[in-house]
Amino acid sequence: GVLMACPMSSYLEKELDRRFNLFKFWNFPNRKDFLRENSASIRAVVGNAGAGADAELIEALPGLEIVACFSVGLDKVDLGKCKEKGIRVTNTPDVLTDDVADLAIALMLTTLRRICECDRYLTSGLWKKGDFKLTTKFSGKTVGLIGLGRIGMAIAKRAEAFSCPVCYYSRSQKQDTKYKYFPSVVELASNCHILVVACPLTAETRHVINREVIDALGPKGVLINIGRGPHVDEPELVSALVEGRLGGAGLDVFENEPEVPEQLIGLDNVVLTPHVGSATLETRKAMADLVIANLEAHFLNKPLLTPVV
Ligand code: 8YV
Repeated sequence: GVLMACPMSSYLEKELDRRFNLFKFWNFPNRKDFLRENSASIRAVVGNAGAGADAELIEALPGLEIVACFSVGLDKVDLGKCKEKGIRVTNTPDVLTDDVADLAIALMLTTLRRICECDRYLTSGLWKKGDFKLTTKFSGKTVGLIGLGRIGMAIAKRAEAFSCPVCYYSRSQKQDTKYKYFPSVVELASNCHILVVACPLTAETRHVINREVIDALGPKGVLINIGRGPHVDEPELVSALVEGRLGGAGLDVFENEPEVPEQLIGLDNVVLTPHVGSATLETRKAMADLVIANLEAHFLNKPLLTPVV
């Protein structure tokens, strides 16, 4: 049996149902009863950015062999526990890189050029009363990346096309890049105009965006988050935006999704999207196909396509 942790893709549901004995966790309000009856037969869990396999679920599934994630991020999987128990883990890297990088650039452009506010200005009839206020140029602004993995590199490449100098922070300096390295997030924030979170969420990167970093970015700085909500100390971000200590923000992820702090809604210097970094028809199908291919490879004793553990 395969256990899907939460709804994520109707196409994936259909394809899994065709191949395996599929259990949809959300259809069982009493999880304890469900696990008591079915835990022995479940060999795989399919998770995503919202729900995966924490220590409690792993302990409850004695026959678990693999956790296949419909996401590149693995923060909802207890990787340590999986390693310890010999449970394999896969994710969906590469197939979503372009979409997430595209959205990061879109958030930079929409935040600096106030495109959403422009749209509201026109559609509410205000154009007839006068021209829209002047905004901020994007081309040429320094882009600072937290994380220079697949997604960070794809954002850097796109930023270069806009003549933006690119700099980055990561745990260690990369040898194979010419982008300027800063050994701390505060130094990166002090030296860029647009700061982008593009790293995995781990214990070390939780709240990398804190008061000190926000102050270093400053009243002209813009924060872009296409990583995870908990990368940001959200109450600190909200007060900085409300008080004008930070120039603006483009946010695709939030600490307590789908809850979004009320104070962010209605701020003109903020653009908010509902965790849609990978949400295109093309990419979601490629992600689903990769989840299926990993599960099939596992059950046929073949090498996994995108193993993490
Ligand atoms: C998805 C994501 O939003 O890949 C990730 O890490 O956050 C996303 O692609 C999610 O897993 C879709 O269900």
